[in-house]
Amino acid sequence: MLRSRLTALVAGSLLLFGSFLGPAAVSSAAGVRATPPIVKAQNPAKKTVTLFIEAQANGANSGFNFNGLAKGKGEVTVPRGWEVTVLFLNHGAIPHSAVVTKSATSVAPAFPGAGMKNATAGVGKGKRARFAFRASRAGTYYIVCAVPGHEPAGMWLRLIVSASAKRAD
Ligand SMILES: [Cu+2]
Repeated sequence: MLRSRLTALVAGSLLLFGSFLGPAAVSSAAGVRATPPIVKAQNPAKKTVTLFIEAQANGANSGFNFNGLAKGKGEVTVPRGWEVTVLFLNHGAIPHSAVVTKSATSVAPAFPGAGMKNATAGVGKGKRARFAFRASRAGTYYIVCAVPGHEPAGMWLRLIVSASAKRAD
């Protein structure tokens, strides 16, 4: 009993020590970083918004997340009629993608242009993508990863297109 406690203490100390060894040790030990905001920029006068979607931004939901959020826990609102530009970056070791859909069980774009090309295949680690669409109809939509299995694993957020909002949020 005492021996296992001592072992745990020693292991804990080694982990603490390990975290001071450098960036590589930190990222391999934790694999977690702060959730970045999704709304990157907006211009209400021009009715434009830029979203920054970061796939597998940290270890939340086993990495099946956008900006650290999954299973609809993240929500973005954009005013109806705005031009939405989505910048995408995959931090994960496996391919990911992003598509705006009408449901959390679909991978079909809800608006013309509302998804990455080859979204089912996704893009690999460190790869970026970009797409743009006009949020022409109000309603509840979903930002999903279209790589098979990822959406069922919870890799989706909500996108609200609002008839009353004056700003993206
Ligand atoms: Cu994915």
